Amino acid sequence: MAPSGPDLAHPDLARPDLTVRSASGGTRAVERCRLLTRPPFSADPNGLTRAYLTPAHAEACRQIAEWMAQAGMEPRIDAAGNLIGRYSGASDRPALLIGSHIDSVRDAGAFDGPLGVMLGIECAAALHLQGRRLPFPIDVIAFGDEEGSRFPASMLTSRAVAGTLDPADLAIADGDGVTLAEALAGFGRDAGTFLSARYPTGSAFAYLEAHIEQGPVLEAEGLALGVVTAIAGQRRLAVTFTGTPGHAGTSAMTLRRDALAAAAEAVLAVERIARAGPDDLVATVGRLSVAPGATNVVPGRVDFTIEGRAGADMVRDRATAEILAALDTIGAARGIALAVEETQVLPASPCAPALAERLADAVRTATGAPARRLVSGAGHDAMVMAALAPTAMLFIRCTGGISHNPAEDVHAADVELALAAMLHFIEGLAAESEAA
Ligand code: HGY
Ligand code: MN
Ligand code: MN
Repeated sequence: MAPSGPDLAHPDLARPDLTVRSASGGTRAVERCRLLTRPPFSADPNGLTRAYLTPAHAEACRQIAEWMAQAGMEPRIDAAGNLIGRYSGASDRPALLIGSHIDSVRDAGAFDGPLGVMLGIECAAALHLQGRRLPFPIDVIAFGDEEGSRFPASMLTSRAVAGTLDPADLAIADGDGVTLAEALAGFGRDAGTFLSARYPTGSAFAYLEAHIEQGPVLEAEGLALGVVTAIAGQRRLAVTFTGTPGHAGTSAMTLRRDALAAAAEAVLAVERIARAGPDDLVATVGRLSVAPGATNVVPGRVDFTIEGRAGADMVRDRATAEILAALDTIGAARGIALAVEETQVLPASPCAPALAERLADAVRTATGAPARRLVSGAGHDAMVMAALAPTAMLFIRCTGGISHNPAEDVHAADVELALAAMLHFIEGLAAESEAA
């Protein structure tokens, strides 16, 4: 990709007009999310994979920036590779931030992340259509990295905006050995200025994120929208078992130091410990690699990840301690070396009660139904942005609760209700600001 990164000033006019001409904002938001699942906005011609600082990410920034400009916003790419569209206000008071992420997991669904960005743009578009300027600016932020699908760290770019990153956090490389600094250079950004993406303290008065629930509760209860009360905390571990590779035909079973057998026992221990805890405690082994990986060789080394989550940090930490003890016991019993590195700790993050109450009112006004409150088991940029400003999260029903899966889907009618609720929420904040 051109070293200049996404050129937002000179949109690629040769590209077919990708503006989706939907009558209403919610439907247009859904159609735009679907549009962004295909090349050049995905690295995969057969599905959606869009990792941070890749050509697909740059193309998505270009396209979304065009949609932002059509909504009366001024788009820019910050030092961390986030796309930020400002809908300026009648004054330069602290801004309302509306955001979510535009990176994806591998073979992802269309709505996890982008729907929150598209809805933020639709809020600005609705105000723009009325020629309205609020007492405060609105910044819609399309975070470049939330999933951590490229580098061994997630929510890198919301942490940059929130100012919670250390320079040491930037010394990372992806699975191909490309460093963050090299990837940023390819995106037209300098790793040396990455931390300047930080919003100054007090520059934002609230952060709102709309996101699919990624779970079954709203659909099971026949509700279109929900209000998030808290986001579960996470801890992520990188684990290595090192045994002795050996000939599969001549290594006696009693003498083996089989790293994969140890890892298999560990995976079941993780499941057992999580199942024994409270309902909101979950733990997952999501990635595992075996070396040397030959049919006729006893595995000598296994690397795998463990991540644990719970609504309360104490529950998460107790389960993590039990898992670590189990790993030690398994390694000692099998004579296999164990190495564990903690790669991520994200504290549980409560949403701001006053904003949640305001959002619940907006949901009731928009839907005429009760505002269901729920804890989010999935992580979101909102849990990081809470360090910068009070946060509110709006959940949107998703079909079958399916997510991180191409089958991820929403009802356009629910997204219309989400847009209406967000506009009610914003109008309430504006009225309060004007009255102050
Ligand atoms: O992993 C998560 O909870 C989020 O989808 N990044
Ligand atoms: Mn996700
Ligand atoms: Mn997400």
